[in-house]
Amino acid sequence: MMEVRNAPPDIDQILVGAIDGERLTGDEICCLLNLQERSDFEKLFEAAREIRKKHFGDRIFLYGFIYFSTYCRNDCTFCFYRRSNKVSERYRKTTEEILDTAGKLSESGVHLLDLTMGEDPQYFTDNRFAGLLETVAAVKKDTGMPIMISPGVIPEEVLLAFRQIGVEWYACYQETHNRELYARLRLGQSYEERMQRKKYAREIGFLVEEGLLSGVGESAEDLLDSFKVMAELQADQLRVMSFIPQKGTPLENMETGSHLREMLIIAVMRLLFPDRLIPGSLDVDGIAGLKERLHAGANVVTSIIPPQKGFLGVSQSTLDIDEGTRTVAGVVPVLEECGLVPAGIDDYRCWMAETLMKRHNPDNAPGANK
Ligand code: SAM
Ligand code: MD0
Ligand code: SF4
Repeated sequence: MMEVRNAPPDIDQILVGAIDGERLTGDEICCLLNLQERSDFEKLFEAAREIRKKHFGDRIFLYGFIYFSTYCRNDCTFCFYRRSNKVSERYRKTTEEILDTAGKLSESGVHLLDLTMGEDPQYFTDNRFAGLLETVAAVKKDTGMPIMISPGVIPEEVLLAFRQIGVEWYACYQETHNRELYARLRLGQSYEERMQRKKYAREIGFLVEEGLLSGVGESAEDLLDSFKVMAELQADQLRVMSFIPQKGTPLENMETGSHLREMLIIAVMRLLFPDRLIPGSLDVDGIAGLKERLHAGANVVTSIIPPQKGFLGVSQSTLDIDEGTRTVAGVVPVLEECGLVPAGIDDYRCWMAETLMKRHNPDNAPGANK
């Protein structure tokens, strides 16, 4: 009997289809994730940039990052700030310090402030979130800026209270949607509860960010599953960051492979979720790594941190911060080299408003190709 085999997918054809708004099949997505030739990567990145241009023109959004508490009750194996790491720096910033930094960041021209913490036991014990809510409300009042919170899995009623004081975004990254891999990364944390909190956040009117780690042993099939979950969740912002091994943690000596994989994933996400926000983070390769992330189709620069203030990053806790290049002034020349410009704050507010409006029209669901 003759063996019947499907011809391997043709990459030019896949990319033309994606640009035309056709939905990619699982085989096509895996084919893109497994590309090996530099010339093929370039074709993929070019298609991703074309799709970005169609939806966002040459405008890029910029996010300020405020890691206000590095205490954490969790023990994620990939994270420098896991509770059992003796070598990580711990601090909890005061309201004044947070307000000062929030003010500096907004004056510098960012479009959003991302307020991030470890799951700091001080807030979680006896549900003492009231003080934090006041601080965040003060940031909102002082700066008038769009705000994202990245507090981990907080109780539903606290999340609702953040929404009620006008916080627009909830960021919470699953890292992977392979449950076995999740269990090795987020030790002792419920997969379901973490996913459920994002669904709840969306229901109460938050914009939601989901995120992946790359270089932690995930397969192309795992990524395919993640894209499905991200589409079901209808996440508004989707990120991937290469895993950076951290001193003093169980994965300190893990071989992680090239960060090029992150660029491939960024580009594939751009094809699958053409009108969503996809960050290129300065928290992985610093300012030197920004160009390649923009080149792959990212449209948000995240982890902008003011120098000399004693605030840290997450996976690159100090890289480029006190040098002052992890700033709007450091980012703009890189945008220019790529033929891009910072968006206006009104562009950002419009994007948020339109995205929330589209939710009521299923034809416009995120990931629905147009
Ligand atoms: N504690 C909250 C949480 O975990 O949801 C908020 C912190 S959030 C900014 C931490 C995120 O940074 C993780 O979800 C992970 O995606 C990323 N991250 C942490 N350590 C990392 C590392 N070593 N390499 C790359 N990304 C890392
Ligand atoms: C970043 N270091 O943007 C930040 C952080 C949390 N919402 C974001 C991982 O890369
Ligand atoms: Fe804590 Fe977040 Fe780090 Fe996990 S990733 S240890 S929850 S700060």
